[in-house]
Amino acid sequence: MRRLGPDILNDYEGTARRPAYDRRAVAPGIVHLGIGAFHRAHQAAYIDERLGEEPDWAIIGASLRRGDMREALAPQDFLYTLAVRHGAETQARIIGAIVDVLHAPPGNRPVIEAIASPVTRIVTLTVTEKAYCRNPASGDLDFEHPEIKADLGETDGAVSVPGLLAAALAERRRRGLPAITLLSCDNLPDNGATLARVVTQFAQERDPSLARWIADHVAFPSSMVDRIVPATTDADREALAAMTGYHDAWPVVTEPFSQWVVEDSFAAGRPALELAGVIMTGDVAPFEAMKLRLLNASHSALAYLGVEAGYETVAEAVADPVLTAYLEAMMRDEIIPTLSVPHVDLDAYGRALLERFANTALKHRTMQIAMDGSQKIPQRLLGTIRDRIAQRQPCQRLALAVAAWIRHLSGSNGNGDRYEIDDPMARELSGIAGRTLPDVLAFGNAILDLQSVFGDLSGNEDFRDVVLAQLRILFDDGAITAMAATR
Ligand code: CS2
Repeated sequence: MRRLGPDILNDYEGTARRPAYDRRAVAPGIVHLGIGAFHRAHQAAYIDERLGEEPDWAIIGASLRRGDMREALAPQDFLYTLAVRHGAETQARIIGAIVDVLHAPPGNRPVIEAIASPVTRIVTLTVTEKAYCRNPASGDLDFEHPEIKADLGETDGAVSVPGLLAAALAERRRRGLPAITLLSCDNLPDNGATLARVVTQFAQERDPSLARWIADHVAFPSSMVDRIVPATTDADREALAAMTGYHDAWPVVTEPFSQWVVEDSFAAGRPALELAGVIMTGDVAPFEAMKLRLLNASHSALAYLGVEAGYETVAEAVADPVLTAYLEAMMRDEIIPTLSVPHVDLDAYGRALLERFANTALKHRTMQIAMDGSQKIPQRLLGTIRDRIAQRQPCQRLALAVAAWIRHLSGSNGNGDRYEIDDPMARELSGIAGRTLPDVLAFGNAILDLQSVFGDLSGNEDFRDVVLAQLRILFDDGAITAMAATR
């Protein structure tokens, strides 16, 4: 079987859609940090739509951690297949928007060079929550983070994302290059300001004049991104090869739904993303709150409760009517009352989410969503809980979701299956479990004491009581009983 590559584009007659532009005519204008499946199913697909009209916005991707993406895509000249799946239907499209993938740890020099190139006008990021190296509760750069310490200990340290960006921006300043835009596409509230904060705090520590240069020369728009993109499996690779007639070492599988809402404040131009279906706006915050509090909160809740109940995938979990009723009630009664998004019917948005979760063609593993909880829980659940408590309104279902995360940290589920905790705080979290369990109350209290996750809520007795009550039920009676009992 032929391998996907430029020659296939010339004479391919199979079912996958080819790029509608001459790929030899495109040139890079964007550097993307964190070139995983999500970026390739989302931002790269939007850019791909624009390259016919605007060929100088192609993407140079960078993997800071792993070399496997470069290895898979380089022999294909960075072409890959995007497969959109719903039920039994699959539509495949070849994406040509990525023209290189860099991987050069530990110094990441080629990535710094790419960002400090005069042709680069935008840097986009999908590096996940933990790569911002921030204290999840306060949002400030964590100066105790080992990578931040290492980067600050060297003149040009660039292991961490804030360190790398500061080094690249210092290089742009040295070269006298014009302004640039850093566009965060991670699931964080106010992600533009969040990125600005960690990069500027890093720069301030290294060289205050760099921090001032950044304030004058770098735009940090916020953006809300949404598309469910499970990790690609070997079964996906095989099914797509059979369908398209060529071998792609790393295709991406996703759902039909896709949304990108971007704050329209760029420092050095941008592609006409609105012509590719992107919502350009002055204020992303309401969309971001809607997505984090409804989609991502439900995802985390169903991941922890789903793992606890023994469900392997999201679609399996939402096929359980008890779990779906719990999610529906949590959205309707506890989350939607805290939100206000102009021109959006939030009840319809919530219903659509459950349909998206029920897509059986996506094997989205509950364990995949369960990872990095310490970095996700604050913006997905705790902000809503704060609002509910301030309004003296009940938040039992949200509290059950938090309790389910804590239960998860015990390292085994209700069936006795054991698993590793995948989280940047794993050592501390598992240490607490080891020290306190089987004393459930001591365990719950010790986790709730973690200020870096819970912030002010650590000291809130009402919050503690409701979470500990749910935790007790989870340990005694399991996830299904706990969900059925919430009111
Ligand atoms: C998920 C997200 O893994 C997770 O934590 O909640 O990746 C989710 O699939 C996306 O945000 C959907 O847009």
